[in-house]
Amino acid sequence: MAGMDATISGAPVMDLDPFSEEYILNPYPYHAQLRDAGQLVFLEKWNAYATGRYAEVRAILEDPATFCSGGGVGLANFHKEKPWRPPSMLLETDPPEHTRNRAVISRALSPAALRALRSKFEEEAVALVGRLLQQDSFDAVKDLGEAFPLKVFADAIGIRPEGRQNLIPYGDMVFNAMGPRNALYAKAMENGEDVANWVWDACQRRNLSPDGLGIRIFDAVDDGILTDEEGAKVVRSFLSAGIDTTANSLATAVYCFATHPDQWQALRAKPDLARPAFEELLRFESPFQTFFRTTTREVELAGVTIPAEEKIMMSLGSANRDPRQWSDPDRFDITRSTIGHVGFGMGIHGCVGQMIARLEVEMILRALATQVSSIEVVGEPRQRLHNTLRGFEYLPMRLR
Ligand code: OVM
Repeated sequence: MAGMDATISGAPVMDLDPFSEEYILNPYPYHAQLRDAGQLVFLEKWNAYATGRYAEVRAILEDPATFCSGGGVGLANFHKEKPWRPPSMLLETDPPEHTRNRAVISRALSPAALRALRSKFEEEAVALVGRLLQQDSFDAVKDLGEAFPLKVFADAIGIRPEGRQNLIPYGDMVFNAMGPRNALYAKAMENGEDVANWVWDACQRRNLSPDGLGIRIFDAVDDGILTDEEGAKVVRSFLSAGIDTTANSLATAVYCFATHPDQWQALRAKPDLARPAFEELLRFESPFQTFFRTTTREVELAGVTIPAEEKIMMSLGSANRDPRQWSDPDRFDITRSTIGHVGFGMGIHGCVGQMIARLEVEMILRALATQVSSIEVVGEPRQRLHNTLRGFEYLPMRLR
């Protein structure tokens, strides 16, 4: 590793590239290098600090005043570079704006609103698994991972059916844009303008169904808390964060059960493990791999003095397998305690939709556990090459 003995303000300098093809395809040995090099390192190629250690990831997530989100949560520093789209009112803001907007979206996602979704999600999950059982084989990415949230999540928000397919390339844009302006970014942005225009239109009050969660955001507009445009932008957060993440989780879930038959048998024997199984999946194959923050001031972290306006990458995927935190971290075990995993982030920006994500994945895992005896991979899967999300591009499977 060239330059490992050099340091930048006390941090070891690494030539590791978290956005290279080799790293993306199999990040785990690189995570170990990242963690073992130190609590905090400097990535020479991207001019950014990075940590793959659980304790430091937590420390950063829990100090949003020092490690802010308003500078963007990808590699780009919004204080210096123009963001690719108007920034998110949740993901890419800091208190007090963030606090106000988060309260608006939390209100829409009340426990009562979520309870109302349960039977619908269950019905759709049972029906979808029933259909997949009829097929000789299917693509778990398109036919399960994407199909389920495109139906139940988009219905729950109140998005019109025509054109929903746009939400898939939109997710690809949003999450690839958190990496560098590389070939993956360019490819994701190919039809970017049409896709982003469709999404923006779908977020407008007039296009939201009167009984969905999306329209509830406009209650805050009626109360004078948000403008119409801000209301649409908060709805845009649902559509940015809520599809691609869950889609990758679902495909990865069936893959992990197909390749860990003992865990599959444990789930079949006890379908109530569906919920804890999802937490373990988030820990073991974190769909959301990396997040950045921007320093608001000079700060000392892990003995390193970081100047203001520096980007720091947190590898959530690595923190979730840090042996300093987890015993036997590379083992997929749906009965372990996963308390404290950072697959949904942590702190004031912790995933606001996590209860919906849990409901979606729980219902699919329950439907599988009760209707299916065997899950097999029946061809060569293709992994997804992506700057931020971990998952598959193609995953041929068969259920029996
Ligand atoms: C948003 C947004 C986009 C992507 C991810 C996310 C994980 C939020 O637009 O607010 O949270």
